[in-house]
Amino acid sequence: MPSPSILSVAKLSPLFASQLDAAFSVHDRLHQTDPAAFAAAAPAIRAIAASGESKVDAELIAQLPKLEIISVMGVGYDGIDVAAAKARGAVVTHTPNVLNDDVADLAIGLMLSAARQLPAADRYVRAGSWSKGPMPLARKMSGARLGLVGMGRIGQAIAHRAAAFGMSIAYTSRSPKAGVAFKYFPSATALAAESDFLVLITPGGAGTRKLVNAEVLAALGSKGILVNVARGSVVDESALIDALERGVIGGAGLDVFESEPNVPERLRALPHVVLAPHIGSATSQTRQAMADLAFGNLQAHFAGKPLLSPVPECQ
Ligand code: 8YV
Repeated sequence: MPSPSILSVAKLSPLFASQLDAAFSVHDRLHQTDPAAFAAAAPAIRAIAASGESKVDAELIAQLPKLEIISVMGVGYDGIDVAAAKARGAVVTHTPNVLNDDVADLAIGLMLSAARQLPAADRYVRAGSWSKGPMPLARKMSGARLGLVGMGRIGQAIAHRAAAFGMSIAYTSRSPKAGVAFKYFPSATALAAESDFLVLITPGGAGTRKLVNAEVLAALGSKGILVNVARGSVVDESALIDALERGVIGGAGLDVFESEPNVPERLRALPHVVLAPHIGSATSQTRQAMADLAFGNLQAHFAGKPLLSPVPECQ
């Protein structure tokens, strides 16, 4: 039997791509590079392989009459039109849980980096400024108030770590989470008003677009620190830049941006902002586990076995 045809819609991690190449006939981003060849190949394509940032819209799905499965190597799948996939009879899978530790670790790292100004401290020493005097005082993280926007698996992993820093923890989400004892706030603004650190770890997509706007930032206040390890779309980026420039908030630690990999010059110019290039899950251990799970879902599907991790809408 010929190996199933699949379309990869992004430059995939080599850890995932190498497994795909060995098992499938892979058309790597053919829809972008060669539309005529894609039109010829499309009727036979049975699967899509994607990353967490990939866009798979209804228009692409409509061109794939034999599509059965979209496997996302990432927990976030806000770029996938799940309704259109389901309407076509295709399932969508993702890679939850295996990246919880890494994303939570990075959230804590960005909180500490922004509060204690670690990148600035590093620059200070390298520039030889230490001999001229000490750095300005930073702010303490231990014992401060943490507000989490989102209390899913990763939110809970961040809370667990923050508890070890003696932080008081509260959260907001669409509704209070069963089994979660932390204080619940019905809105991001109400939560921000009671937080020193506001950490975003909620899914992207239409439901959370620009959830963190000028009003939320004003509520966080001039000593508050915003950390985003969710999606750039959750924040109104121009309102954030404005708030940072005018001192409406105290600082930020950002791993995600509105239009990656483009980070606005005004944001890059701000010394009290810590920036990272979307590295929440970027360790070799975790990326291997994600690749194995994303590949395992495709293998299970084509072997007629139960999927390992379908998205909630496909369970
Ligand atoms: C990765 C992510 O950047 O899991 C997600 O939703 O955003 C990240 O882990 C990426 O999807 C890896 O392929």
